[in-house]
Amino acid sequence: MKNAYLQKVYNEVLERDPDAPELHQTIREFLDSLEGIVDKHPEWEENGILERFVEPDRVIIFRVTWVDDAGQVQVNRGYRVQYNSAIGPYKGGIRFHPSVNLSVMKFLAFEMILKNGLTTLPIGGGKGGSDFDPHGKSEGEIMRFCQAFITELYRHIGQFTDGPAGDIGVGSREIGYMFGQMKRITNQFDAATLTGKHLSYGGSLVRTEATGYGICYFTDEVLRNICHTSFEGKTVVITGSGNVATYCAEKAMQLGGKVVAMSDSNGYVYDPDGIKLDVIKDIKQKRRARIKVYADEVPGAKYTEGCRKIWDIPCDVAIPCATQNEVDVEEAKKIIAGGAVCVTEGANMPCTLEAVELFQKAGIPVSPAKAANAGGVSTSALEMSQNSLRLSWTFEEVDQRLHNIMRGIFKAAYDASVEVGQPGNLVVGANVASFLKIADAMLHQGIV
Ligand code: NDP
Ligand code: 2IT
Repeated sequence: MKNAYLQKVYNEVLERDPDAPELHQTIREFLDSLEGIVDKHPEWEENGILERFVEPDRVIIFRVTWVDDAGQVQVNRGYRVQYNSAIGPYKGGIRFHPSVNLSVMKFLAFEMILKNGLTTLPIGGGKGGSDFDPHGKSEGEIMRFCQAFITELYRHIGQFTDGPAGDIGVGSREIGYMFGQMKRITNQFDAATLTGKHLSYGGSLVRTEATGYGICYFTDEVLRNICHTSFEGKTVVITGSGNVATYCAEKAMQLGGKVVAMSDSNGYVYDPDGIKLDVIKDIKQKRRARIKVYADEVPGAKYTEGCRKIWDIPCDVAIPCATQNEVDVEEAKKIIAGGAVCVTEGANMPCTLEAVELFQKAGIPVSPAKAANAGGVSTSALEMSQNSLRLSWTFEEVDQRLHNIMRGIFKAAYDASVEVGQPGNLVVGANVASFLKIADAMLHQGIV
């Protein structure tokens, strides 16, 4: 890093958390984005703004004890990282996946601060989860785990403190079990604390679709304003087949794109005629089965074991929607060779720093996750608004608000990229636009 203050802050992060590669990656990208403006803001160093910004307010780590179907006692580790509340209560999802550790939790929570800063809604940054693996667990085991998890976490959250939602391995089923247990413990119907609830007890229309739809609304802005084209007739490859990937595929198709491949953690399916989304939904949502089944049931489709080769398939629009660092230099080279016109990060930090650099050198616009996938958390905040108002808006009303928010985020990131002299660099633009707002809020609130 050229700037001494940025380098000092980064060195402090490396010293304090030496074994946190994902955290280093997100903070590195963020600090690099400030190179062009940090000199214009001496008040940041005077007030220790960056030193405070990179260190979480608090981290909660707890034991989760539950009993499996065989009567065996099982122990997992639970986390909640409450990173920054300058512009609102901590807000961010809960992830259940065996790869969850403190570095992953911190990187996800850090991303949430800047993502939430872009939404224009009053939400700070946090994230939680557990190394619990939901694969192969029975319905009863999932329920008992969720109850055990929230029995510890409930005392640390609340609509004015911290509001969890879903992420990998956590959807409306798990949120429901957590909500029920929290209500039992507190004797309060505190609807606005957990978002992603089922519609029957305070969930918002469009929340299920919101992250994926928002990704396409954002990509549509990039295609129109930067690439001077549209989704119409574009070949799209999407990784994952969970909540984000499924509704991203749905909206991409509605906008005229042709989605030819999707994946899960075992492998991918290629359907040259275009993926049949009703089949994917049936396999992944209803049957909770593997994506491999798609190729058994749809003539002409082909299944390949292993995820990474999916990028051998040429596409115009590449949207990784599974997990962090799934696209590294190898995959990036294939995406470029396949003729992609733009890359959108659907998952959180799916591209390595080196992959993003390659795309940018090739002149391919990259939409960073914190901007492109902010539709999910935005709609979570709209769910909180409806809960506070004790009413619910129609699908059209929420979708319209979501669309406007995504357009606004594109404009904010694009305008900031122009202001720092890197027009079209949405990675830098998103970081700058969000941080200017959060730093301002921190300055107004004094040294705390
Ligand atoms: P889901 O659990 O619904 O789906 C995850 C999908 O990704 C599944 O198809 C899963 O495969 C696959 N996957 C998970 N881990 C890996 C891995 N290590 N390698 C390959 N494939 C993997 O999660 P979401 O769709 O909710 O989340 C996907 C991404 O989007 C995450 O990065 C999440 O943080 C991000 N995100 C989610 C939001 C939300 O509202 N849910 C909002 C914004 C971002 P399998 O079925 O085999 O497990
Ligand atoms: O990464 C994310 O933005 C989420 N998991 C959604 C968070 C939320 O509070 O809706």
